[in-house]
Amino acid sequence: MARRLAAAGSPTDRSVAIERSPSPWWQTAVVYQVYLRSFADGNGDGVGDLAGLRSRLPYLAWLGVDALWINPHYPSGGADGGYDIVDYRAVDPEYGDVGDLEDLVADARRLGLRVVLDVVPNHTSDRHRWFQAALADADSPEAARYHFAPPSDEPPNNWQSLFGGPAWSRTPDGRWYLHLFAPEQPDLNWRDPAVAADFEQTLRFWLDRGVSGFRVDVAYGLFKDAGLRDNPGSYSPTLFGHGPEQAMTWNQPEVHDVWRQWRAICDEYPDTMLVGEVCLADLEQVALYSRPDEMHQSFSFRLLKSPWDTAAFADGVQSALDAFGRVGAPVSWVLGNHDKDRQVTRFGGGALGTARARAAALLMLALPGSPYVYAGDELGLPQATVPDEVKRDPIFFRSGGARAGRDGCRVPMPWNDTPGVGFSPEESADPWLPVPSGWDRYAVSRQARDGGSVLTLYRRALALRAAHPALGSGQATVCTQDDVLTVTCVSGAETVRCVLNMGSGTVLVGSPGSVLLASTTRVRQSAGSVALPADSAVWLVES
Ligand code: TEU
Ligand code: CA
Repeated sequence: MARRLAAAGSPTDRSVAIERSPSPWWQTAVVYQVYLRSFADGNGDGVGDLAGLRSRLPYLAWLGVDALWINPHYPSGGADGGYDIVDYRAVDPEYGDVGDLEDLVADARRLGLRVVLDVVPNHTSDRHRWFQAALADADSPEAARYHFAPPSDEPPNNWQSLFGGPAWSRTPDGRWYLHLFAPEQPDLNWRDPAVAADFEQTLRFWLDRGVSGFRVDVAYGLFKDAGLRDNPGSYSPTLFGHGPEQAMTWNQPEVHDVWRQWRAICDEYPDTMLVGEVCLADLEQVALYSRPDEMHQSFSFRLLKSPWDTAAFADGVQSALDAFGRVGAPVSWVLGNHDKDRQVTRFGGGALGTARARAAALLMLALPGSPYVYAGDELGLPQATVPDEVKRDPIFFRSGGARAGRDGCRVPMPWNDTPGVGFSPEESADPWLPVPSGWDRYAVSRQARDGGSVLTLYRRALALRAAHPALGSGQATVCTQDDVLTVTCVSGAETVRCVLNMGSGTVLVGSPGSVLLASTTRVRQSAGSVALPADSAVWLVES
C-alpha cells in the first residue's frame, strides 16, 4: 500500500506517506550493475558467468549495495553484448542455466540483496525463432511481428541505425526489415498483440523465479510512427538523447500503455520494480515513463552525460529532482554504465580523473533516490584501451573504426593481484577481452586493505548513507556559488550538505558542522570552516 500512497500525490505528499509507512525498497535502493560477461568466471572458460557472480555475492553485501542488475544473461547471437536475444526464457549456456539463476537469487536474498534482470523488448536476435520463421515465409504470423517492407530499390524511409548506417537491411529474398540497432537486432512490431502477450509470459517466467524486477532496454522505443514516415532530421548525438529530429522513431504515445500493463503485472508480485532506459533529450518526457501507473523508475542520464562543469552538474541534479518530483517518482542517478566511457577517463584521466570520480560518487550517493553503480566504478577503473583486433562492439565495426566503441568499459573485473587478476580460476582460458596490463593495481584485494582507496570510499559512503536518512532519502536543495555545487539534504532534524568543489583552487566552506566523509584526505577542518581542495567533495553533518 505504501507505494500507492507514495505515488499518488505531490512530492510533499510523498514524504508524508513515506514517514507513515516504510517506503518501498526501490525508492532509495543502491543498485549495482553487473556486466555478467566480465564480472567473475566460475568455470575457467574466460567468460564471466552466474556461478562466478554467485561466488562474489559476499563482496557485494560487504560493499553495502541493496540490489544488483545483471546485463542480459539470455541465449544470444552475440552481435551486441547479449542485447540480441534468441530465447527470452532461458540462460545462455555460457553463463549457466535457469537453476543457477534461481540459486543466485536465493543466495542473494539470504545476503539481503535483490536481483533485477535486463529485458529487451524493442528487438530480438535475427536468430530468434520468430525472425527465422519470418525469413522463411513472408506471410507467416511471425513476419507480422517485425517491420518488413516489400522489395524495392530504396529503403522505406530515412531512418538511421544508432550503430551507424541505414536502419533497414534486406532479407535474402529482397525484402526490407527494420533494425534501429545492428542488422542482427530486428525491431519488433508492437502493434501486433502477439508480441505483448509473449513478453507478459517472459516477465512472469522470471518473476515466478523470485527476481525483483527488470531494467527495460530501449523503453522509449517499441512503437514506431504508424505510417513509418521519414524523420524530420538526422540524429546528432545531442547532449542528453533523442529529440524532435527523431520524432517518428522514438517516444510514441502508445508505448506508455505497455508500461501500464507491465506495471500491473509487477503489482501482482510484491516488492518488484521496473526501471526504464529512456534516452530522450527532454527529461520531462523521460519522467513521464515513471508516472504512478507506469515504471517505478526511469534512468536520469544527465550526470552520465555531463562534462566536469558546475552548471552542467547543478542542472543535472536540479532538472532531475524537478522532473521526477512532478510525477512522484524517485530519481535513478547514473554516473557510469556499460555504454559510456568510465568516469575516471571522462573527467580527465589519471589522478585528476580519479579525484573527480571520487568527488562525483559522494555527490551521487548523497542525493535522494536510487543510485546505480556500474561494476568497477567502485574501484575507480579507467576506460581500458582494447586493441582493435579483439574489439567486439558493433559500434566500432559499423562506424568503420571511426567510433572507438564500448569495449573499454567492459573488460574483466580485477579481483586480486595475481597475473590473471583473479577473474578466472587459475590456469583457465584467456579472458574474452584482455585484462589491461597493470590492472592488478585496481584489484579488490588491494583496495580493500587500503584506507585511501576508491573502494574504501564507496564502502564508507554506502555505510553512512544507510545510517543517515538525510543521505539518500532527504529533501534536497541545490545551489551553486562560482565553481562550488552544494546539495543540502534534510531529513527530520538532520541536515547533511554535500559540497563539491569543481573549480581549480581550494575553497573555504563556512559554518560546516562536522565532516562525515571527504573524497580526499587533503580536506582541513578548523573552527568555523572547512578547506576543500579542487576536485573534491565533502559530506558535512549538522544536527
Ligand atoms: O542502449 C540503448 C541506446 O539508446 C544506445 O544508444 C546507447 O545510448 C548507446 O549504446 C550509447 O553509445 C541499450 C543498451 O544499453 C545497449 O548496450 C544496447 O547496445 C542497446 O540498447 C541495444 O539493445
Ligand atoms: Ca565461465
